[in-house]
Amino acid sequence: MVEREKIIDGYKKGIVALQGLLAHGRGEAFDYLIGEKTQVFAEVAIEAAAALLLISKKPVVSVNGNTAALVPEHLVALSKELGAPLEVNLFYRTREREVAIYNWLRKHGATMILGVYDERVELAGLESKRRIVSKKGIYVADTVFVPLEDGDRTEALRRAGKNVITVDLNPLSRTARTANITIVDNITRALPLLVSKVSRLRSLDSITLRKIIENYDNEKVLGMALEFISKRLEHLASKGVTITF
Ligand code: PTJ
Repeated sequence: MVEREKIIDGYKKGIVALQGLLAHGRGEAFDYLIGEKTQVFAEVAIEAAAALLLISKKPVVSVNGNTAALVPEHLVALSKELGAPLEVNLFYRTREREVAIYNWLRKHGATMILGVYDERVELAGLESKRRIVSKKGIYVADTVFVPLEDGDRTEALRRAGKNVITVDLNPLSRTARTANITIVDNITRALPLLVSKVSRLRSLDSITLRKIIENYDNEKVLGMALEFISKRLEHLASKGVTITF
């Protein structure tokens, strides 16, 4: 099933929020600008993300409607590879969607799912419903993997002293600019690559993993993504497409 159909199917199943359809459209536009391929700036970020997840003591994989609809099997694979829980954490939270996503993840083999039936607490400094997090999950996590995230919560997670890894096709978004590591790529390509990277880096010692993280520069990586996009626009313009700003 192609991505758009997965999102629409997810909406019909009560997994994706109506606003998730808009978010997907925004993502498609940026995906076109990065050539619909995993570029080197994403590969570098994926390696750093794998290293950070491996040295973290309590990593958590946050799941929203769009990621659940697009890549359920890879979310489950990442959770198993890391021995880390999935946590259902929704921006447009309703009990029906939480339960639908929980059942959907179970159907795809998930065994550790927080945020639906366990105890929840509030994360300080947040207005949205995403402030409600699992007491055993995001609340105590040292690193949170939050693909397709909104800027407010990324900032709140950083303020709470957590490492934030995101996947966002828009290198200009507040989330992209606030996270410690931003993978500018489509979640459908990035997640399987991240799972296999975690599996390959697992044999490295913690000193080597820390070196990978120390050498990583998120600002530089976002700059590479923006440069790629502007070159692509120049290329398109040179082929006769008129672009006005
Ligand atoms: O399921 P919920 O209630 O938690 O809501 C989820 C959405 C995604 C609707 C909500 O978090 C939201 O509105 O997010 P934003 O603020 O639209 O941000 C989503 C970001 O993800 C945007 O910058 C999009 O460009 C980007 N994006 C969309 N689709 C993809 C993507 N990035 C990577 N891969 C995609 N497939």
